[in-house]
Amino acid sequence: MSALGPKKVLSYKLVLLGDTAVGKSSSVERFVKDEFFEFQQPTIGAAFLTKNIPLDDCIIKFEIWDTAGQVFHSFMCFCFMFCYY
Ligand SMILES: Nc1nc2c(ncn2[C@@H]2O[C@H](COP(=O)(O)OP(=O)(O)OP(=O)(O)O)[C@@H](O)[C@H]2O)c(=O)[nH]1
Ligand SMILES: [Mg+2]
Repeated sequence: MSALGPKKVLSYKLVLLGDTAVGKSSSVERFVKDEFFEFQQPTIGAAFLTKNIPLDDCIIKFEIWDTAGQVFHSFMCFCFMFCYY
């Protein structure tokens, strides 16, 4: 909380799509946790991660869906997100 009260939160939802093994999960892990794994497991369905970045008098909140590149898993992921939202 700042001297002027609670900070304004700006929310952004991101959905990462792409072929398998192009580096979607690795990019998200680097962005959210600043980590890299040489042997990253393929994503099953989807992973959900968040990252808050303070900027001036507000907080930028990223809500990130990291989807699977394998066709079957990404199809299941879309079904889930369709029901979720
Ligand atoms: N050298 C190098 N390897 C990378 C880079 N990004 C990802 N990789 C490797 O590429 C492989 C696949 O990366 P993932 O991040 O799992 O790819 P993905 O797009 O999430 O794959 P799915 O989950 O199957 O859709 C992993 O073994 C990573 O370590 C990079 O920038 N440089
Ligand atoms: Mg992945």
